[in-house]
Amino acid sequence: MKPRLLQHGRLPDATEARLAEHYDVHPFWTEADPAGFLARRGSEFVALTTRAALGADAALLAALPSLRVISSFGVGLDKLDLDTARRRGIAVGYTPDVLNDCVADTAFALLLDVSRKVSAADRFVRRGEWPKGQPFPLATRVSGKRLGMIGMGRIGRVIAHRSVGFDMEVRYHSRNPAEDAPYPYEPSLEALARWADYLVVATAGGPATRHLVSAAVLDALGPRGFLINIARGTVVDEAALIDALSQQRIAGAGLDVFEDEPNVPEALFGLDNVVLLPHIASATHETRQAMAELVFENLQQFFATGAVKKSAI
Ligand code: 8YV
Repeated sequence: MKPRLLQHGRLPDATEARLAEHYDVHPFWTEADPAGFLARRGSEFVALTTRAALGADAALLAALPSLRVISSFGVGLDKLDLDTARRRGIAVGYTPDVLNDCVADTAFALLLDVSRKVSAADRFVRRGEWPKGQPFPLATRVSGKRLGMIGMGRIGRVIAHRSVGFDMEVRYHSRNPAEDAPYPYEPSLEALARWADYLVVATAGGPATRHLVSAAVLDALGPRGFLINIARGTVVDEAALIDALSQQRIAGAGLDVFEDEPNVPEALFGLDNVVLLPHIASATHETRQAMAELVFENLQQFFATGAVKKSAI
């Protein structure tokens, strides 16, 4: 008998086909009354797949009393109730490492774009303004500048490494100094922001980092500093960021993530000093395929050995 699997959120087509070969899959998103469905059938499921953006909260886990394994598509754990999983002995697999390169590339894409005004210049050309004679405004040089990293985990390290090609100086802030990181540790986030030309958020989301980037941190970054966020929208006080951008108290921002996705505050739409992406840092064919592969392998390994390949707990 195939293990009964609840699929929370879509996965790439090839992965869904492969899962269906090995598991008795139920597509949760097709249920019009999810709570009613779980009340009737929740106890059937021993496995759950989910996505970082959806997670699995306390209510969902409580409705799945036979659950033995969760396999999540993504590296972020902020929407997964890990305490409950730990307490109930539920294995949790996720997809670290395989997305580091693409997320770091996106951080640099945003950094270069907002600094050199790439998207704004593209809009200028499309509006037909180039032939009108008014030159496009000068931008800000990237090479040789100071990169302040918030977080020096797997992704933060790859972003810092990318900066070598731009002759940048790197310092970082995190809760504790990271072992083996070859960059100076800055215990005060405000001091890091004062020092940095670019402040890049690459830390985990969740309550511990909520609004870490406050109005005070943005003011420390100052009118010549740029904020880049490829982590979680919750790490930044979004209202304070909108104020700082509209009043040009910081130079600009490049954002892949927001506090209430997919809703981006309309106040940002009219600003030329911000680049807005729809949470696509890991969204390449290659990386999404590697993530999907790991979602499948985590499950396969759990049912073969009792342990997932990449465990989040
Ligand atoms: C996910 C992400 O692909 O990995 C994460 O934590 O934020 C993205 O890479 C996306 O959120 C999937 O739901």
